[in-house]
Amino acid sequence: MSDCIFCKIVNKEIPSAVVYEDNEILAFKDIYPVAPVHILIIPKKHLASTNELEEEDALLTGKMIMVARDIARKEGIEESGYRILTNCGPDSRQEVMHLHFHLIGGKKLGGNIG
Ligand code: D5M
Repeated sequence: MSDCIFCKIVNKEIPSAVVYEDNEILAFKDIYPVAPVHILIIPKKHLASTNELEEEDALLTGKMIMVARDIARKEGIEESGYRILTNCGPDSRQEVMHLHFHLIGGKKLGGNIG
């Protein structure tokens, strides 16, 4: 998707602070962090949101969660805890229409996620 900001990050057309990369997943620091650890985990292929997931993407999304867990471990927040969340659609306030999982932690998070 030529006009997708996260596809541009995947293609290194715009810079990002990459913390993990393999052939199908990229993880980088969120530009507007809400906590000491705030990292976005994305598939390299363009999927707008969870609404576009197909059966064949089950392994990919499972790997994305494990990448998030591994980053949490590297960041030293495995025991203190963290949140993995994804926004989908207008009511969730999804801003970037390229599937991404937020990994958030490093502080006591707010109790209200709705
Ligand atoms: O969250 C989209 C997130 O994407 C939001 O937390 C800011 C982040 N963002 C937007 N542009 C960039 C760049 N260029 N680098 C890093 N992070 C970025 P959403 O779930 O869609 O509301």
